[in-house]
Amino acid sequence: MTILYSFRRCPYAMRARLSLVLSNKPVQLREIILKHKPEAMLQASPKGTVPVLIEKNGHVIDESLDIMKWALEGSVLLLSTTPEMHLLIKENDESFKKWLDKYKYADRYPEHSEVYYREQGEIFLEQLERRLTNSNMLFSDKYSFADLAILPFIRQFAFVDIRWFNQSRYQHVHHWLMTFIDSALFLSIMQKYPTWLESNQEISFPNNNINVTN
Ligand SMILES: N[C@@H](CCC(=O)N[C@@H](CS)C(=O)NCC(=O)O)C(=O)O
Repeated sequence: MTILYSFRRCPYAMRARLSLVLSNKPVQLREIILKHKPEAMLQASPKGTVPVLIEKNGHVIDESLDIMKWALEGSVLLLSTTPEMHLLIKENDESFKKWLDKYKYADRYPEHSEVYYREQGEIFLEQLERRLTNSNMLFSDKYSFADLAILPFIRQFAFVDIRWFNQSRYQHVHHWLMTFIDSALFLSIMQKYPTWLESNQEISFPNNNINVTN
């Protein structure tokens, strides 16, 4: 059985789980704690980040976007991915994520204020807002590979100060995020699982009791 090392609140692991649910590819989910990474995971992927997927044949995939591609292989969602989507995801992963971390942990980066870090992140939000003025999702009215890859990070950004976000001028981003958070798809990836303790307790994911329509 394919194994997925995951951490519930990690946005990279979330995008991997989203694509696994949509492709309905079953894996054994191993929920970890970042401070105590299992030896078996580190042996498979010494860089020590989640998500990590290990195929039945032992092949290891330890980059979230590669796990998405693996899960969605052959699907319309992957086939309709464009270079523009990849550029937007790259901006999310490289530039926006950096500001998100500083905004979230502003006390650890005292050289600037929390508001300063938020404003740097807003440059990306503005770009998304412009896109979402034209369509319900980033590239059309349906979820694209880019929506799935980016939404978990916008969720983190929003919840640093949800009161600010709720009254911010990014109303289309707000609606896009809230629709996602309220969806069965999101619910299905945010179930709580006990930590995997290198015992033989195995958890199947996705949990088919939840009906995902999108
Ligand atoms: N480029 C990696 C990044 C994954 C990543 O940084 N995950 C974080 C958790 S959200 C992590 O595992 N950090 C290691 C740690 O905190 O020890 C990917 O896309 O999979």
